[in-house]
Amino acid sequence: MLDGCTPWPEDVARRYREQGVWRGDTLGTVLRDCARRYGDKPALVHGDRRIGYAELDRWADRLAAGFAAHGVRPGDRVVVQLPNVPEFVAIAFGLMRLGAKLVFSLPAHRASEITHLVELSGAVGYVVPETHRGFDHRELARQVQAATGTLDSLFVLGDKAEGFVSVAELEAAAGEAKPLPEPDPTDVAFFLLSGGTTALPKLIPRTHDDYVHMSDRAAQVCELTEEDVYLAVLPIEFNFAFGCPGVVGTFQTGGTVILADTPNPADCFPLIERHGATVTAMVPSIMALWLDDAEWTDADLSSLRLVQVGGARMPREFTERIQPTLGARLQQVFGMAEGLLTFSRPDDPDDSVLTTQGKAVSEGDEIRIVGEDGAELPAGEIGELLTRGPYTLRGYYRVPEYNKRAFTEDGFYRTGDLALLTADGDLVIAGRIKEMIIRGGDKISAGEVEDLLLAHPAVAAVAVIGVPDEFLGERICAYLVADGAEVPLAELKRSVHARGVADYKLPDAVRYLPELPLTPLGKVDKKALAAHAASEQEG
Ligand code: OOB
Repeated sequence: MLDGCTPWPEDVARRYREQGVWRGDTLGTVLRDCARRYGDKPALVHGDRRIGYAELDRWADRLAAGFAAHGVRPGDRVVVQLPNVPEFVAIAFGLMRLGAKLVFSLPAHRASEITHLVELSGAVGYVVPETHRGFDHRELARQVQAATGTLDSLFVLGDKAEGFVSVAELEAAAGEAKPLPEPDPTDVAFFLLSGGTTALPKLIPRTHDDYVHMSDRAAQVCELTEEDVYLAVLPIEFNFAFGCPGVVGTFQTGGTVILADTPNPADCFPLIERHGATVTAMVPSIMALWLDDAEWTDADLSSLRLVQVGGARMPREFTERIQPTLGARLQQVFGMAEGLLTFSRPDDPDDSVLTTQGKAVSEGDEIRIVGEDGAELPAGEIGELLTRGPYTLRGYYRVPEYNKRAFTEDGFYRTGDLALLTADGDLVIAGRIKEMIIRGGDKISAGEVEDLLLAHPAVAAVAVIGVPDEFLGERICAYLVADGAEVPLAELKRSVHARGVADYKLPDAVRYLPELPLTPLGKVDKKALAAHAASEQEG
């Protein structure tokens, strides 16, 4: 495995191989097999473009050879920052075929994040669009190249520009290259970014073996077949949309991926109707937009059979609206770029689909819920979620000191999430350890207070954070989006109190916002809220 990564212990790796959990396939061979099996069947659709499996396979080969001809070697790191376009998929598979390691960044990332990613990964290449949503990525690329020491090549999707190799030039250079050796399936295919609670992301090495297994299991749990049409709503460099089952899992079952430019219902509903999309995946904040529009749209959404929602907490009031409004089965998803994925199953009882995040997708996944002393807790009790398994990392890239804290001695990853297991073995996420508010010694889960506030009819959206307080240590500050008139703090307190909870959980302060700040992936940005609260305190 690439230097700076932590491999699975040899005996564990051998067991996964013997059990067939790790198949010894690379993502490149997965695409090759698909090309053989599905030929001209469309793998990808974007606007009026349709790219068949065999065509995508040849395209990835040309790009692999083109990158090699332009000096990218096996083991090199390349930062890729592209929107949901077919080139993204072809470039990703091309780089993986070459054995280069992609670093997936998001189109919304700017100089601070990209500089950090280049420095941490030692990337030699950076792939950008010319412009995206009015932002000039070439300028960003030049800036990052000047600020860092390793970026030998900048690649641009679009016209040739000074200092850049265009994707067309890459393809043209392909003819000169020699055949490439097959990468090692146990080695890193790409790096995902940690969502993390620290300021800048850490790099998560994902191997071919681990990712092929995870996306294959995700596709099986979703019962995907060749008939399925997966609508990629989220940016496809997000693990959820890339492999849970996302692009890779849909490919593995011979379905078709439709690439959406934005997650907005105005863009996505016509795509569902036009292509008969059957499956899609999104975070709760986007689902909220879809639910509002689905109530009055003329678009025919009847082809949808499964909607995956995950990435952030959802109260029952919210999950209950999904199936009746969209006419599709809800699948709750708990996932993380680090690995572990849990899904509710299509045939689970309604009550469990509405209130739990289901079970792990692989039989090799191990889950432990532990108390503060590290001892395992019985079903029903909330503790920290620890996990290890065939697709959960054993260490972040190049941060040995951090890794000592993030993993137990026997290789379990400390997720930082608070969760419980029901008597049936379903996982229920209760919040994040870091989002525990300690108010005068009482421990309060931000998520619980959010659910209590959301039950008030005048509250459309809510995020609760702890803010520093001289006497209490922290106090509870609720950021609300009003549904109609703004309700004063005293009434909110009465409403929470009336639900029969301890008084120390009542919000201490309330701030109304026109909307909650979101991260590029659509999760509530609590760091931005904390900064807002801090600036208010200073002011
Ligand atoms: C997904 O991945 P990340 O890496 O962006 O974020 C992971 C974190 C988890 O540790 C947890 O704190 C939170 O996001 N989370 C959830 C959740 N799913 C993820 N919190 C509550 N309920 C859920 N259902 O977000 C991700 C990756 C793959 C698939 C789906 C989501």
